[in-house]
Amino acid sequence: MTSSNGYAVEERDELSPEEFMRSHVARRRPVVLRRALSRCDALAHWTLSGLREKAGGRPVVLKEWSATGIRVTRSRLDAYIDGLEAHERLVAAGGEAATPAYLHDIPLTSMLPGAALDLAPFPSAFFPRWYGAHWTSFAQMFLGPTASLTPLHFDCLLTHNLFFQVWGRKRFILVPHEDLAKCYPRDWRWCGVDAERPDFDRFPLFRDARRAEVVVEAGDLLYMPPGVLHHVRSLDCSLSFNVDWHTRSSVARGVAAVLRGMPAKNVYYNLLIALGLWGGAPMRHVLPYYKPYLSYIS
Ligand SMILES: O=C(O)CCC(=O)C(=O)O
Repeated sequence: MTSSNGYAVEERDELSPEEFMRSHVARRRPVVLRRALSRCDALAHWTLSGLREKAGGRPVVLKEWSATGIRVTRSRLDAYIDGLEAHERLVAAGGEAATPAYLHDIPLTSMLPGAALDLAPFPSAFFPRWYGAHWTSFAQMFLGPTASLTPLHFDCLLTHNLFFQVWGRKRFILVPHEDLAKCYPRDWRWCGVDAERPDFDRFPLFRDARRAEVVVEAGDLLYMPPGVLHHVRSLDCSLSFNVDWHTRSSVARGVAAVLRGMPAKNVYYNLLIALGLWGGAPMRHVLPYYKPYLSYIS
């Protein structure tokens, strides 16, 4: 892990859910927990051939970023995996080819309805009690080739983010939310500056943005507090998923963010979670209305 201007990601080999809540969630400090998933069957079962076998026929949404925005295409998981394998073989043999699109941010349980079983030893106490055994319903999957990129942004509902790296490596560049203005924000959550190769002539304020860099590997867990900006580069062909979730205080800030430009649709989804966390509405009543958010491209 590297850091600049005093911003850093703490690195731990062990962390209880209680300490996680007290030292990181409550104090909004990022942390990487190495090998947190090592006892989960997901690591052995969710290989490319395992995914093909379990979910090959399922439809997938693929994304590519360009200067004009996000381009979305659709495919089937088995066809996408075939393309990924061919691409990785070519690159390993020293060939050159355009990087395939990124299977990015689709509901994990739409691919793997039995995901909870393969993740079972991971304690649900890492989430507020309201989420209970349903935390996997909030998980979003990312499968992509070496060099896939998600440019600098923050999570659209201002949620906490637990990011699970299943296999392959990814390099994260994190910037605290307080330094957002130095990242040239646009469209609510995206940024103009390229955090990997910043052009300081065009984006001079970014020089003073605090940054931390961390590489996650198979089985690692990365916690990003609400609003933390992240730029994510896959160093290998890689499978990950994240869970965006709220506490009572983060959802209150998420609703109040209407005053600083959060889109109305996002505020609606935050209000739904607030009904659960503040109003005591049971998960089974909230989830059906929240589900469309998990396939929402913004
Ligand atoms: O893994 C990626 O490429 C992006 C992850 C991300 O942006 C997130 O977890 O919010």
